[in-house]
Amino acid sequence: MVRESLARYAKSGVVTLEGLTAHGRGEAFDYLIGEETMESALLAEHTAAALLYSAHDPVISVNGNTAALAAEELAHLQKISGVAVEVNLFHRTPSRIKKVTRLLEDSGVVVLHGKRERLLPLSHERAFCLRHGIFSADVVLVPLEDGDRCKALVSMGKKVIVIDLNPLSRSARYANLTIVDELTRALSRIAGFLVGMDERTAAQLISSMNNYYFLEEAIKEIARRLAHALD
Ligand code: PTJ
Repeated sequence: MVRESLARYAKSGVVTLEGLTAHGRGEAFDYLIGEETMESALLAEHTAAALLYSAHDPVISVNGNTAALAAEELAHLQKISGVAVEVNLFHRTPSRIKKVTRLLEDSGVVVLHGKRERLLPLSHERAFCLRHGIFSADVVLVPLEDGDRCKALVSMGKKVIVIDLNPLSRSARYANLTIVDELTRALSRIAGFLVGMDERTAAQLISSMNNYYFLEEAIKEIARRLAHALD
């Protein structure tokens, strides 16, 4: 069902053909982790909730795949946390920005509008963002991000949370916090953790945050599962 829905979104221009291949890669990694949230990812999701809770200006950067897969989960997370949502595309065209924005707004997401400027230290189209959105954010949640933009955001001093089923991707390695879990599961868990969050818990989670641990645990879990795949 998810695949068919993405294919429809590809035909309507919300998702790109590159987005379909990215989804296939995600499905393969999800298979390797047993299509369920790992213990270590659960801790990463709790820590992501802590970062969003403590942030002054948190922003979620949304691309075509994220909107197509998780518009409702984004609306729910925004309702709970008040986090701002900016549409930011790799394969950027004004028409796609409009389509992705409309899809999100139809699902109840409040989307930031305005003139995008070349504000990030990148040479390609991803340098564009909103001054009152990603540029001013202290915490940025970037699901399914490309490595260069993740690196650029970290270099600007932002705390960057990535959701990526591939623990070996460049984004996963550059981010301050990587959630190795499927997008819709991750967003729902973060929203759940935000409901019970308090300042003390948030401070504890943030002070013990270690991205190397999250990546190492995900790789170990995949290796463990492969070692027993034919048992
Ligand atoms: O809509 P646009 O133009 O902004 O383009 C978006 C894509 C996804 C095409 C673009 O950002 C891209 O090329 O991304 P990458 O570099 O392919 O990275 C996407 C990562 O997300 C890969 O490492 C996948 O394993 C992972 N991924 C794919 N689907 C999911 C996922 N991670 C979590 N949940 C998923 N459902």
